[in-house]
Amino acid sequence: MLNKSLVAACAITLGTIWLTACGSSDDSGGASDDTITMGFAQVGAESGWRTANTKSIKESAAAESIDLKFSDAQQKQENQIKAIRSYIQQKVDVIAFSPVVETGWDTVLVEAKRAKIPVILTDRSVDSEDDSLYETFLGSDFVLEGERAGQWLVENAADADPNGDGKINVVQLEGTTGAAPAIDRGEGFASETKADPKIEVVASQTGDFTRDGGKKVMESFLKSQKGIDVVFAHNDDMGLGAIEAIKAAGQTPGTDIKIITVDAVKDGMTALSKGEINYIVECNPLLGPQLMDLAQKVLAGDEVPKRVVTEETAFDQEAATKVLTERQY
Ligand code: GYE
Repeated sequence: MLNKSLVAACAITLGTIWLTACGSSDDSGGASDDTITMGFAQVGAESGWRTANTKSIKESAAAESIDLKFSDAQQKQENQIKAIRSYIQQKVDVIAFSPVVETGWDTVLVEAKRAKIPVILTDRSVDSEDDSLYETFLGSDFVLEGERAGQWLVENAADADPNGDGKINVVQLEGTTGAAPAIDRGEGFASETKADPKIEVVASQTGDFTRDGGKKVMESFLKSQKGIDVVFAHNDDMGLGAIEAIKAAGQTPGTDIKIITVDAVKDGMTALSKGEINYIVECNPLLGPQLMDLAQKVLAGDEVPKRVVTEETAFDQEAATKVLTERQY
């Protein structure tokens, strides 16, 4: 294990040779080698995006010879808090996590700060007044993602009204309640679509970012709502679940009901290429390399930006078909 303040001091005085020079005098109480130990508290395994994200983190840690302690919280905040506490006890060098919901983190983050263990937020952010509780936040701009989805609908609104009644009835499949991507994507979508009075979100409910959740909520919407024109699903998996429900109800997804999703994982892109989804806003799960780089910099005492935003795009059917074969995840 590396002692952060020792490393920082050594980095300043000895420049690039600090690792070998200072490694042997480590008195942090952990293993006396130069290996960085990272405790990572993952959200769960709820979606294709999450699977790709976990793989990226594990592979990048291995590539950088970072000793990764990994836990899966099964989408429960209390499990993530337990995992973080255990990483503090184990005196890891750095803690990284993707907070399942936005609020309720201050107590455990103060504990990490007192133990002088730096924390990096990845993928999702926390809603806290005190931004000294974490070093940096690496992830997407979820509001922008929601706006992109809304923009597409505004620009393609005529097409999105298959029953031609002049109204665009949208049902929304929300992500996990209280999660940053669910809140922000919903907000971004609403702010773009309010420009067009024909567009109305007639029902909105959480499907917890899972395929099964999306399917069940869509089944109930199809029973309770007349004339659904559009589904906006906060991720591909819920959109894929909605496709199953729409087919089971005897309608054609992508034609009778337009579908907009977020993520652009392979299964989503395949459905888009087939015309069963109409538009996907990309959200990049391959955060591993940047996360390891940030962790190394933080531990070396280098300045890192407080916010690192991932670059993303969006796909229609033609664009999806072009990139499908080389899509990695
Ligand atoms: O969009 C969804 C996953 O936090 C960006 O979580 C992530 C979201 C992603 O379950 O598929």
